[in-house]
Amino acid sequence: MTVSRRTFVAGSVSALVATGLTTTSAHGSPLPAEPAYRIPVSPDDTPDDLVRKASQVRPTARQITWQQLERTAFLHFGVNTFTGLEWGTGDEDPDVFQPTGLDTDQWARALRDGGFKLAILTVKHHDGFVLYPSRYTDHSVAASSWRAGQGDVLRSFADSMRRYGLKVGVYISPADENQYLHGVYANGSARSTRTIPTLVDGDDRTPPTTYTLDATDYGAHMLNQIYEVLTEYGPVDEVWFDGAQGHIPPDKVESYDWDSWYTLVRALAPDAAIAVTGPDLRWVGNESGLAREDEWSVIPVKENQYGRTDWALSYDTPDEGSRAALVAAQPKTDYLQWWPAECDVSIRDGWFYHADQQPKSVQQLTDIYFGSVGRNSVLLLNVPPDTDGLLAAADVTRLREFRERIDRELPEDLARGARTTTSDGVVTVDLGAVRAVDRVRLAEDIRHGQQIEGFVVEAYRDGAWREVVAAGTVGASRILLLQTAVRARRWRLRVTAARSAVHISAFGLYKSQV
Ligand code: FUL
Repeated sequence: MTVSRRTFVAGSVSALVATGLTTTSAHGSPLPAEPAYRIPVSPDDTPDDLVRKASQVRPTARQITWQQLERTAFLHFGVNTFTGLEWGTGDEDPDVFQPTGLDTDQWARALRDGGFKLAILTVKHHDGFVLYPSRYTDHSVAASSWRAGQGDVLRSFADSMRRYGLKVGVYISPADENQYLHGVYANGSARSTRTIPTLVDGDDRTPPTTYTLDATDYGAHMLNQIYEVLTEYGPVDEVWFDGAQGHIPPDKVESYDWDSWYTLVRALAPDAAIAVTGPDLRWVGNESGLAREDEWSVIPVKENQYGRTDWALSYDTPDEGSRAALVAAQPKTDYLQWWPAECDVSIRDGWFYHADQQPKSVQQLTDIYFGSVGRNSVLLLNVPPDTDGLLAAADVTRLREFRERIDRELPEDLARGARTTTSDGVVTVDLGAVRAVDRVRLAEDIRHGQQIEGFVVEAYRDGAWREVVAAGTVGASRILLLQTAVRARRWRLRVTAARSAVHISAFGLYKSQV
């Protein structure tokens, strides 16, 4: 089918509007809300009200852009790379950081050749060591003898990614062991009004705008680092705030200033999606890179701790968004929100490089691709640079093999340019000749929300429409693998349950070449 999944061509999409599927409109009551990114839930809402509200939830432009990336990468790199730890202590000698062969162009080439569109660098992990020369900490590249203290991994990374056409993301760990040791992190300080950036002795910056934000001592430290990262390194498209607390004692839990951090990110990087302790995208709930078979992007959420978006159900519940889930979550739900899933996983066992670990096989990575991109999610694959500051040769090869495999899994769309007809809830494609098909790729135009709750793909064979595969949700991307190829000329997608009018933007048919 010719509808472009990536460009969401309005004319093509409108031709495929399938109406008449609004299963909750029987009462004739008006929709309780206008379309919005988040819609408040009331304790008085009936189950039908909840479904009507869910049908009105829409992604922001920022979320749509992020969803289209499909393959994104993580680069975990820092003092842990050299100490062999996964979580550092904050009192590492900065001089252990010696990536003598650092070549971020090599990172960018490998990721581009792997089909990745954005890469996120651990600018600061839980040890607090930062990969650029910050004014606000001594635990940084500037305190290492590497490049005589003049090195700046963030600069090099950002320049290389852009040179090779990848977008730039930054991981800035809220947990910070080094600031704990300095009495700043988890010191229990009160929130007070801070001016960001907070100029330091000898500071030659003349900020065009300063920001007045409420924060604890540590919250202000984070704000100043966020300001540095988002004003000195060019456009940033994803800001990743991890949920981990680090090694601090349980009674020292830091109450993060999420509202102020989000305000500053929005002001300085309006296009950046804030993940995963953030309003724009959520952690899928595991570190295996696998989404639920039926993954919803419309999620019941509650707001806590200074504006933090949180799950009304739990982060790893098997069902985050069905009708039953909306009802079960209602007592704890503040809003129904567009909060799509991001699937993070490492190519090796650890997040940081360890010489004794090996990259996952092409088959494992392929399963992860179908389990994430194929299930209405974005893949975030970690590829950790080694102690030379390079991606390991085995990983570079594996990334290329992975891309080639996906290209062979989903070669040319046989339905591209085929005659397509649409009527209520049914899209029919005539391939013009009998073709073998073993991969089906579907997408809803998510500008109209996520509506499909059930569908069946059928092929016309031996004089009748026969079921090939049936499943639940679609969302931005659903890929179905057929155990054996099915041969037919005419194919159709029949939506069997939906929350509101459905807009199909892709109905692709493929024969894998693997
Ligand atoms: C976790 C962290 O604790 C890990 O070190 C890693 O950064 C992973 C992506 O998120 O919460």
